[in-house]
Formats: sequence, structure tokens, C-alpha cells
Amino acid sequence: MEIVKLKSAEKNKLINRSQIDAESVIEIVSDILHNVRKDGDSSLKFYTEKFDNVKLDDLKVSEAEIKESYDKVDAKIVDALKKAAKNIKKFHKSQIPEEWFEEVDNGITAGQIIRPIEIVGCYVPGGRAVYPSSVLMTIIPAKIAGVNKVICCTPPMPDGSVNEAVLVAADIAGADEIYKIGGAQSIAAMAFGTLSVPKVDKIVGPGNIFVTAAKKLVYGDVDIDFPAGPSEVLIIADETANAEFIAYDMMAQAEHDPNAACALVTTSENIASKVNANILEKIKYMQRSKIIEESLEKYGKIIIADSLSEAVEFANDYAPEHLIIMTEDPEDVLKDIKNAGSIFLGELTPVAAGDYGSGTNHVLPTSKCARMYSGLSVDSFIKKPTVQRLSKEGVRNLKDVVITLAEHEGLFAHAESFKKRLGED
Ligand code: HSO
Ligand code: ZN
Repeated sequence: MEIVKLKSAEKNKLINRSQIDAESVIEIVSDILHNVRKDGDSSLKFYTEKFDNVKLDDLKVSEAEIKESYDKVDAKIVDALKKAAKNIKKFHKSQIPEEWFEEVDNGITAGQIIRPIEIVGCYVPGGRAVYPSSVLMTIIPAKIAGVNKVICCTPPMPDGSVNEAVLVAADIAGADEIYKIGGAQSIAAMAFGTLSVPKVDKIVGPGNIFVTAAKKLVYGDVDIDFPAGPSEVLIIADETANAEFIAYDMMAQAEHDPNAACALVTTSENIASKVNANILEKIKYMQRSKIIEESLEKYGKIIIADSLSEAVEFANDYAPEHLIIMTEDPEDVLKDIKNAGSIFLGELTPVAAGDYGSGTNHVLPTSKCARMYSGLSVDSFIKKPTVQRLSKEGVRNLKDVVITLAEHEGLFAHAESFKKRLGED
């Protein structure tokens, strides 16, 4: 990888990475959405045959299939999923917000109550990215938030089955229903509802470009999480960092996708060249070396900063999905971090910890979206209706504000509704 100086390089070029070009598939996705909305299940079966090469009579995964999946999955994997689920549950329970009320002014109390979304749909990709861990990450926070029904959609294999580890993970996480539907057609099914698939209020979970385009198009009919692009990591390191660890952290993210973006910004030229040498040496032994090579070639960067504060400023501009801070005092650096999906402190905390078991969520904003989005959390699945109550004193207290502003806005029924409470005309 090329090693560049932050000062001399064009910052925008360094920050730039793969963008999700949903525009390019809008037409075919719109067509799919339209047809599923019009023809329901028969259209879902048509697309499943067309895209997944299987003719299905029943789109729903049966209880028996879920039971059998446990026998097909190695006991070690079931155990690992259970342990991961335990930590993810514990972490997300702490995210449950409190309801509150306060006296805003004399006689006026107001506050917020917490209510879960009623029904949620989680998309689980097939293909290269069959990740049972992501099944835990989408379903568990919804269940912890108190969502009444969580359904899952995932593409079937040509024999009509669904990946057994995905089924086990969905069962451990507490999914209520699982459907063998993938792609844009599954997003349409969940957004509009069909005879077999219930209409949901919110759709979450990563997917390919068709899924992402479909989610964007149904936004408004339902809520969605955020557009999910290829994985990313940015590492901030000083001279105390471990170059070998950094090399593996970069390769770990790069192996997700040829379009993944992995960058290191460091104050140490020594670390920069050591990381480069480590990657060159180790890449050939990695099972996914082709994907890693392609990703690092396209979006891999090693950048030298003059100071730690310059590195932090760069990180904030980069707004990475994952940020690793490998410096002498990571907590001190953390104070100045503004934009990042999930943050990993110290050399013993690889992104893989958060991917699988530290409890935090790994469905995170990419492509600079960490500037305005947080990752999936309990908050993603709740609403906070506001509540207020006025006493006689409160009505008297607020009279001038309400009547004056209502009359100014020409809304005399508003003013009148208030005057009535005062017992005045
Ligand atoms: N790092 C990925 C999530 C994942 N890793 C799933 C392993 N499995 C999110 O960018
Ligand atoms: Zn990962």
C-alpha cells in the first residue's frame, strides 16, 4: 500500500470510498416493488424461482425446519451463538431508556413515555455474506425493546432450505417468524404485506444493492434503519501501537468485501512501514487473499499525520463505521472523537470483538453516515410519545402565550379552545 503524508495529500481523496449506487438499479427494483404490491404471494414465488432458482409452495420456515437445524449445526457453533447472544442482550438491556416527567413551568407537567414499535422485519442476506452473527444483531435489540412481533426474511438455497446456522441464530435471538424470501421482493413483502407475510412497521438489516435500493424506496410506507454499504475500519495509532495487530485488523475488514475500506492514520513512520510490511507478508496466507488484495488496492490507505490531533481531525472527517484507537492513552483520544459507528480502545480490542461478542451492535453506519446516524440499538425500535397535563394554574400560566400566538397565526379555534379552559369567552 502507498504510504502518504496527510499534509501533502488531498484530504477528500483519502476520505473517499465506495458509495452505494442505488440509482443504477432503481428501475428494476421499482418494478419488483410494484408487482409484489399488486400480486402478493404469487409474485414473491415468481421472483424466488427467478432469482433463487427454487419453486416454493410455502414461503414460511416451519417449526420442524427450525428444530432440525439444531441437529445440523455443530454444537460448538450453537454454544458460541448462545454466549454471544447473552452478551448482546446484556449490553442492549442497558440501552432501554427511562420514561420521564417534569414540571416545565407552574402547573404544566410534561414528559416522554416509551413504546416499542409493534412489528419489525429483519433482512438477513444470503450469498457471500451469510452471517448468523448479524441475525443476533438485528433481532435481539428489537426483542429487548419489546417489539411484539419480529419477522425475518432470508433468501432460500436452490434446494429450498435456509442456512441452518441462520435458523439457529434466529431462534436463539427470539425471531417470531422466518420467511424464505430474499432481495427486493422480500423488502416489498414486508413493506406492503401479502397473504403470507405480515406488513411491518420498520425494516432493518444489511443487504445487497437491490435490498438497499428497495429499502430506500419503501421508506415512508415503513421506517428503515440506514443504507448499509461495504465494511470499513479506520485505525488511529501512535508509535506505541502493535503493527502486526493493525495489519490483521485491516485485513479482517478487507476480507468482507472487495469494496471494503481500511485505513490507518498514524503519527509514526515506523509503524506505517511495519504495517505495510506485515500485510505484504501475511496476505498470501489468508483464505480470502483475493478479496483482501482487491479491497486494499482500491480503498486501503496508510497515512502519516504530524500529530495525534491531526489524526483525530482526519478520523472525524472520515467518520468510519469502525474506529480503533491504538495509542498510549486511548481514552484521552476518545474525548475528541465526534464521528464513528463503533469505537475500539487499545491494542487488545479488535473489531472482531464487537462483530461477535463484546455485546455492542455490529450493524453500523458506513460511507460517512456515522456523521448523522448511530448503529442499530434499542432506540431503533422504540418511539417516545410525549405527554402533558395542565392544571388550572397551568392554564392561567400559559394563557398569554397560547392565545397571543394562536391569534397571530390566524388560528382562532386554537385560541378559543384555550379560552374555554379559562372559563372566559
Ligand atoms: N464487520 C461487519 C460485521 C460482521 N463481521 C459480521 C463478521 N460478521 C460489519 O461491518
Ligand atoms: Zn466483520
